[in-house]
Amino acid sequence: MWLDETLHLKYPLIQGGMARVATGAFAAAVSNAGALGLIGSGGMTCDMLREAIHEAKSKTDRIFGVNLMLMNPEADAQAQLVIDEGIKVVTTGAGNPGKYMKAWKEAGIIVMPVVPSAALAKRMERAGADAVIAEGTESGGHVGELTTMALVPQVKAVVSIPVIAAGGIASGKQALAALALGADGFQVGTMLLASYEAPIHENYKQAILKAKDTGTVVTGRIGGTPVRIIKNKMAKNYIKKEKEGASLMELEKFTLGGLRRAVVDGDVDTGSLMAGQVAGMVNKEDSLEHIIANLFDELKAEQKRVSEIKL
Ligand code: TUI
Repeated sequence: MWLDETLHLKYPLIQGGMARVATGAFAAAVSNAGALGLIGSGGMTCDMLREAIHEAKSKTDRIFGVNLMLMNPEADAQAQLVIDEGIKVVTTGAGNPGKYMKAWKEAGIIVMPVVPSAALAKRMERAGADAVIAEGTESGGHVGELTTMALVPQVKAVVSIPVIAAGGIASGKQALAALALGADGFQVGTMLLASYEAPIHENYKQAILKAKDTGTVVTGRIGGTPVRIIKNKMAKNYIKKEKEGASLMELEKFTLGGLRRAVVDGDVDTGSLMAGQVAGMVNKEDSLEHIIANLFDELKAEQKRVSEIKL
């Protein structure tokens, strides 16, 4: 497929840019397992991102990338940092990276913005993106409105660059469905949280392993920052306050530092446990290498099963 052929990967798979989870060591481990590892800049200062890049370089000889979270107050400096550090692949999230595209392309960087709509996908193609990542609302963290099922074919219809499918993928069946929708590669996040290598608190990991299909909810839809997290006390209070018309300032009291409380402190009551809807099917801890290899074994078996269906 386009993704593995262009980046010389064993698998056509990108790791989601999970803020506070996707450290330099984690990105390197994903790349070492044969996919494209990404350092997630969400929650990082420019200095932290530089250190994470150096750590990844020290831990893998394979290609890895950086996911720039565009709501980060240091996004402008980080956009320059990836050029200075010779990063080869950049994905972006939570905004429009248009103003950085020219400099990135001049530096020879492969750029893949995450898009929640066909309109933004078209704009990104015109701005010079090499591919777009069409991410459905099944995903964890900051999400758009459309499902992967509705989004991927509609993006595919309006661009001629490759389209990577994201959101709702954690099995061979779902990867095959993404291929049927027109995807040229996959991005996954939640299923990688169940790896031994994921640097998250044990309580967060257990919450993912125990979650059911209806175990996640989107907070912040009204305020304009929709974030999918595992249902907990914080999520329930947030949504109650949001419905009562609480101000953004008041709501921020719940979320500020929430991701750090989840990932570092393992506070499953007041932490922001970002996870996608597939958390319900992630039931077993395993190595990154097994999780990723197993996904593609399943995909091949499912492709065979579906090809034998008589229509
Ligand atoms: O970015 C993500 N997922 C994230 S970022 C993150 S860190 C965070 N923490 C607290 C609050 C908010 C974020 C956690 N998860 N996914 C990619 C993504 N990008 N999803 C949706 C979008 C998006 C939304 C609007 C991309 C572009 C966009 O454009 C708006 C515009 O300006 O046109």
